[in-house]
Amino acid sequence: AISLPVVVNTWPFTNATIAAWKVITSNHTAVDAVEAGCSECEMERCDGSVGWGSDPDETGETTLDAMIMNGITHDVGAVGAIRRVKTAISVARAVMERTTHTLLVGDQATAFAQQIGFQTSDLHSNKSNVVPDPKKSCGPYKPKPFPPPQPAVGKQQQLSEDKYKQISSHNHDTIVDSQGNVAGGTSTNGLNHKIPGRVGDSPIAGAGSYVDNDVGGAAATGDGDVMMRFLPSFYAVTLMKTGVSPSVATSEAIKSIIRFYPDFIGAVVAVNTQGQHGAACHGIPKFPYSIMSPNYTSVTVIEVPC
Ligand code: SD4
Repeated sequence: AISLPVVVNTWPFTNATIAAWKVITSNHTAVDAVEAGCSECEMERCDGSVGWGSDPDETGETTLDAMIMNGITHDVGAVGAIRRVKTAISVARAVMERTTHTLLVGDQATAFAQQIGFQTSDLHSNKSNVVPDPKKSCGPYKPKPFPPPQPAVGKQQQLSEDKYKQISSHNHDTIVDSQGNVAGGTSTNGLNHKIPGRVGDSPIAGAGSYVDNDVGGAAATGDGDVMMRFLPSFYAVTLMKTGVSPSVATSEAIKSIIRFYPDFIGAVVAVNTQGQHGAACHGIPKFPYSIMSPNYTSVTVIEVPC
């Protein structure tokens, strides 16, 4: 049975899902709902992986990545490594609706936000001020010899326990809404102790999220440095366009990554315009996502095994 609208959101960030649901069921657009859901996570700093004060770069500064996509127009707006602005998803929406551009980055994204009236503030917290233990972080970065040594044929990535912790402890918030019209979005503070300037998959259309109004939408979470090499959200939506179910489409998107990166950690969630949904994951025991639709009496967390 067709059950629209539907809100699907990575991880058990149920308040964000409810926030998006309230908006989509009160005569607002899917884009409004995505913004509301991501904003909720930015404010409550879901799991420390969204919003200010967590997962700083090596210098201790938290920067934010976000994007929003409108399935009706195919417009996208995004910010990468925006500094000193807490409401990254709203700035991403302003990039989409108030410029002809798609992605603004760093200090210049901040300047754009200020110009149109966004407040700036310090994104440090007691948590982000803690100086990283070099043994437990990827930094400090030391320049690599150039040209880099050639990898052995068939190289396998060695995933240290620390690297696992780094990735698995950072989630982000991603939402796909569907009311016949589809919108998607992401908001995250990215990878902990990243090299300053690092931008993840989240603000990249087709990587962090992707929607097609005739098909549905998808969103990804996990090791963005790897994911953005595969555009898993675009791939999942493209597969769904050929009639593949959301579960199979997301599973194929994950498979395309682990073929090259067997130790990859991440997940993709997808929903089609019939309201069917599914997810696939790798590198963690299971992946929870939350959903609201007329088929569920309240926000529901679904766990898929990886
Ligand atoms: C990133 N994909 O910046 C994001 C963060 C994330 O689970 O989703 N972590 O790589």
